[in-house]
Amino acid sequence: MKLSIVIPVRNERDTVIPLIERVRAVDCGMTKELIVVDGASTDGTREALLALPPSDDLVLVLEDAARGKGRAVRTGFERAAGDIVMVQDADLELDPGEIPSLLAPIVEGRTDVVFGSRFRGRGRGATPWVGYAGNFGLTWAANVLFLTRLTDILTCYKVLRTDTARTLDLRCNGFDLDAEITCRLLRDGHRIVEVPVTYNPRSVDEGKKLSPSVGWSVLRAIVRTRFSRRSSRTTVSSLTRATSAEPAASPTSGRDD
Ligand SMILES: Nc1nc2c(ncn2[C@@H]2O[C@H](COP(=O)(O)OP(=O)(O)OP(=O)(O)O)[C@@H](O)[C@H]2O)c(=O)[nH]1
Ligand SMILES: [Mg+2]
Repeated sequence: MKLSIVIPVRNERDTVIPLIERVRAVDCGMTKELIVVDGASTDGTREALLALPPSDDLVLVLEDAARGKGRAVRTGFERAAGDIVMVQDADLELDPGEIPSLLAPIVEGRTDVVFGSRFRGRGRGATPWVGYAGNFGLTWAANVLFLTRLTDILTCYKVLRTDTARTLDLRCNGFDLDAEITCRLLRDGHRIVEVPVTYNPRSVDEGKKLSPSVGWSVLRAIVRTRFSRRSSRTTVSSLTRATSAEPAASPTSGRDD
């Protein structure tokens, strides 16, 4: 089996190379490929990535504009050659050492989808109140609308079979993609297994790009997915359409439909 690890990155000069080293050091019992999608970084991140020695385990995708984390993740899903695909932010808020425990339920055949929950069984921890309350409220909304009991729909740690990812017909470009992935999985009847993970949140001063205003686009994505009909179009077709002449989209809420 092979694991594709999608790493969206924009202006993460201090953390992206250590993060790549830590991901490479993880023994997850299968071959890994790292798909790093750089959103036109201007702080030296891109130069640092280009200075890495060429390697079979590394795919570099260089975007010509910051199109949003969601757009970068969708590009990574599209490029994935592994049987399983996951997202790993480039900022070291989550520990790549926990990847094997995230993979276990899929490898053991118990599910197709695992989320690393920052809050299951752990409460708020070091997460600031605003972020915790926002995530709690948005997760609650998804739970009510989809009759489930998740604890962290916005976690970056989403691990799923690549063929499942390709059925989701994802459109969001910003941080709302996290909600869209979750809700489309729930809508399509997939069982999401949550595994607790350790979270070391960083502040805006330390480079965090997500802001409270993102909450509205996330809520819109939840409601829209709940009341939309299943589309027969595939992710591949929507991505192909988007790639042809896409203008730089809003990093927080742009969509391709
Ligand atoms: N390619 C690309 N990556 C981005 C863009 N915006 C953010 N990212 C990356 O997406 C990842 C997540 O961004 P953060 O600002 O840490 O937000 P977050 O970790 O999702 O926020 P929390 O869920 O609250 O932890 C980081 O690795 C960013 O560098 C973008 O426009 N393009
Ligand atoms: Mg982060």
